[in-house]
Amino acid sequence: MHTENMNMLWAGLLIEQFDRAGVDCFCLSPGSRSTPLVAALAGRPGWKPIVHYDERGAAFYALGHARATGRPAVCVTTSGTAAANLFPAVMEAARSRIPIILLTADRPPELRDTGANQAVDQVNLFGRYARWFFDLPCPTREMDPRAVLTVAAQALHHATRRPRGPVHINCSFREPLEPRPDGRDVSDYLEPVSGWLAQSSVYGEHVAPVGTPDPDALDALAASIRSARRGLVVVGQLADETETFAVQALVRALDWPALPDITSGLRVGGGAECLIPYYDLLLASDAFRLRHAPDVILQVGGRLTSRRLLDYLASARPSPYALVSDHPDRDQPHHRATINIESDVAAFCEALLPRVEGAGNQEWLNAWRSASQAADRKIDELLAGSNALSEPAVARLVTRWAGRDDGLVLASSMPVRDANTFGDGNAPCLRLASNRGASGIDGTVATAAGFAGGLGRPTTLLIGDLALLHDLNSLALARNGAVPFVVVALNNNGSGIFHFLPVAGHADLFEKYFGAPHGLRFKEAAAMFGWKYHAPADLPSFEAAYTRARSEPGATLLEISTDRIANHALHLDWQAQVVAAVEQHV
Ligand SMILES: Cc1ncc(C[n+]2csc(CCOP(=O)(O)OP(=O)(O)O)c2C)c(N)n1
Ligand SMILES: [Mg+2]
Repeated sequence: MHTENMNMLWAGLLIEQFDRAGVDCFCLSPGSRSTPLVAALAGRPGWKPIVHYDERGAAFYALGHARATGRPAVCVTTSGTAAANLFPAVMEAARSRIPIILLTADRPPELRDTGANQAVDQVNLFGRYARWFFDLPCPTREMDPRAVLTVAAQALHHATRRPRGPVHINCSFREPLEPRPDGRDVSDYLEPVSGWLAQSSVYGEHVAPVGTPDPDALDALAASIRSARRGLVVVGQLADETETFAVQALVRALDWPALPDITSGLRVGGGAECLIPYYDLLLASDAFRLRHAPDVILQVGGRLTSRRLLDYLASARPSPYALVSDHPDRDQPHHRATINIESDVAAFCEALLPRVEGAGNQEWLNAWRSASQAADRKIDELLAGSNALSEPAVARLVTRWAGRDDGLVLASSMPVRDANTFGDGNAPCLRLASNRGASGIDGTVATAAGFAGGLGRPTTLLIGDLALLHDLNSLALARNGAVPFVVVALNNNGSGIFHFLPVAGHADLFEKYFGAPHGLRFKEAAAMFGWKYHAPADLPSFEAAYTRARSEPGATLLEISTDRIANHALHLDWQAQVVAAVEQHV
């Protein structure tokens, strides 16, 4: 424990509580007001805090780490705009329900609202995006040290109880900020926490309730499921492997067609016969959609990536449409769920499983499965026809070539959609992540670096050129990771996704304001940040470069050039060919 002065002592109390709770990721950005927190962290033997000069990237790193481990990660900033730079990651953490703890340093009250340097209003800075906020006063002997410890315990509790999310402690400090001894004895002050100091447990730990489902709702749902003829499971974003395995066991027992979102962990390498990886393409067929209307829908987990799936769910008339999630919020823009069941997702699956085993209808399942297999074969046939690098081909092959249990982070825009549509359902099981809470294109490299750090496994990031430009300085964050880190950058010189929107038909507006070409290449950026770099020109050289990069320590940037207009045309062509193949099975 630091005891040089009260600032150091309080900073030490907070950090010690987080350490005892198992927090092992601390991200810091340089600044003066946060000196006590930084000094308290830096002095701990064996710790390697992440230091990054951009608070936005530091917060996304924390988010990625927490996403991979399920444990909260802590981010420390100085005062002023530094704190505001955490906001995008806070939004994503709130929407994706990821536990992160933000410690922002602040001026003492006498310097707030006075025009003092680097002083802004940081109270409740993140509004309702923070699960909990606390304005910690300047360290003082007047306040019991146990109160400081319970602030940390509360922060941990609010970040990790369902729904998980970001919490914010605003920490005011008066000078001196550095660890200069003030010569005062602290033994009296610390006496109330002497018992805690002698142990290693969190003081004032909170135990969250176990989120089991309501038994009556479960029985009613089980009865509907058993009498369904055309039941469908939809699996949205799942928080961790425990949830993924629990959902996998449930869908196996149910034997209903299950449509897994790419962020569920079941879309690629899901390993259950009833999983339908290519539902997004099946639903592109009018004939398929019309003939495959479900009578009961069970949806578990968070948001869905596929617009076509959302439209299909919105046009269905099932009874019931049950939505299961571990939070009380609405996660259904179509307002179609007839019952929302709040429960821990794994606990729900375990409780429902024995009540519904064998409820499947083989004919209905086979119709989905054979259509999905036809789509799979057709995509492979399209791939085999050419050595050219296309965006769908790269998305499919990266899921196939990444090793078992590797990390794969999918940037917003086309990468996450292409992986959802074309990703190889039979590929090895991967740890997938995508910032789909708020779907920003910001902080993606930092998120992937944090994800790799938390996972401790080789990690690939599939990302578009604008998202990469947006977070370019995070190449500095990712260069020193302990595991191979590969960025596959699809450079189509602008926003490929907007070619799929009606605005693409407005030639006067489109290219300048939506396509937004920049003419930039990433070779020099890779060199500046000390990354290995290759620009493969065809599929065989991409495979060779990717396989090497994935097995070598260090960071590699693979830049793939594509053309936005050709990419749009290729999507339409592949979709039409897959739909034709699927319709032979309808
Ligand atoms: C921070 C932020 N700004 C703007 C957007 C809107 N937006 C969504 S996709 C996109 C284009 C992304 O381009 P790129 O990363 O190159 O991917 P591509 O569309 O080419 O696949 C933009 C600007 C966003 N989602 N997030
Ligand atoms: Mg692009």
